[in-house]
Amino acid sequence: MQIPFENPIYITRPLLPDLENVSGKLQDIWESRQVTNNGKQLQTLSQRLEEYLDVQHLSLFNNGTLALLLGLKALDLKGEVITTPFTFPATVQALDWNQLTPVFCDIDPKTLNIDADKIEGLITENTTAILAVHVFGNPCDTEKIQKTADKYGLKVIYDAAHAFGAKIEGKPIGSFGDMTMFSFHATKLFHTIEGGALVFRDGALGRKLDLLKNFGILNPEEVVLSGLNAKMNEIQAGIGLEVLKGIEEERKKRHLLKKMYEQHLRHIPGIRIITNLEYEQSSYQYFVIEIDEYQFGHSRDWLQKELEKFNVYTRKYFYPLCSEFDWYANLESAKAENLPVASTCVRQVLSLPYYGGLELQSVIKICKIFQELHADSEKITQL
Ligand code: T4K
Repeated sequence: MQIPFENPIYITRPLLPDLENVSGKLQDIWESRQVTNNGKQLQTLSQRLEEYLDVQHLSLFNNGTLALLLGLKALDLKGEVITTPFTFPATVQALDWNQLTPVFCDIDPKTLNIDADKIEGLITENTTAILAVHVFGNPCDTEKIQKTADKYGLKVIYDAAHAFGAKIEGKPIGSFGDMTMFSFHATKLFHTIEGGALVFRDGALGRKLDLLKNFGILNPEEVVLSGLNAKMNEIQAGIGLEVLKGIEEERKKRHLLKKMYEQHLRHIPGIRIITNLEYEQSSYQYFVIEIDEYQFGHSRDWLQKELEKFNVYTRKYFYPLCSEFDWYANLESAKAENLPVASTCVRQVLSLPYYGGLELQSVIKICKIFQELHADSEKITQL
């Protein structure tokens, strides 16, 4: 019988660079006296990330939500945007703040991404774009999505908040669609504490994005559009440069943890591992499973509560579905009967603790707890 962990095991812990290096970085910034507004750290990070992500045009923001919100604004979209209900609230809130109406499309039961086969049926004369999410870092069916978009002249935007560094058959994840957003929040593999970026196909958008994230100020005497303050500051960028140095090591550790989870969970009935798609390069952002209540013997919610008794804190990303938000109650596409797959998956998905600092032994112990909880359910069935 497993005993609880002495200290809480969270779903993630930020990758923190060496404090001495951070102090050195802060010293540089202090000496420069340029602490925000397009300083040296920001320019260097921008360049490094273009190289790392293998993209041509990248713009940094103070968080992923504002990056997406202003990215949609820069594309000058109107009307309806087809999107997924199975995502973090930020995805659809970026639409709301642009007065765009989300049209919810059901998801693919295997990847939990938008079901590319169901998009076409939702297109109306008001549709202007598809906003898809690479959920948990697993790439969408970019080929099919692009084909549909091209047929109807729609823009394609990807929320790649979870997909930093992922590749599809060798192609960088940021190279698909018209625009891709990355989140650099502390809970992400690569982070700047808070932060985000947009990468985009049309280089001309760069100028517009620069204006949008800086109050629309063209020069000290001209304000040419209604923008916001969404700039990344020098401390965020400087820390990002230090975090970037540790990314490959972190990926290796997460790879081992992933293998360990897979090895020990694979044979437990009722558990399906979502983070199991074989790509050239995974983002290693989350380790996610789906629990079939009948085969496993217990529901996802029961399991989550039991794990807490062992000091293990999982997350029900993404619960509830965005289509269930009160303010979408009048949308036809938000009705549960139109989203059968998403409505089922949202009750089954659980993100498990996953970060480089997690001990392999802790993963083995978590898996043993799973085995014991499943075995208990079998005993109950036999009684
Ligand atoms: N699109 C998608 C698909 C997204 O998932 C997100 C964000 C966005 C867009 C928006 O991007 P940003 O605007 O955030 O850049 C977290 C993150 O705040 C959020 O960035 C992320 N997705 C989401 C999936 O997760 P919470 O509310 O679950 O975070 P929180 O504070 O409960 O943290 C989770 C665990 O991580 C804690 O239990 C402990 C650990 N933790 C967290 C922080 C912040 C630490 O150990 N240290 C820390 O500093 O949202």
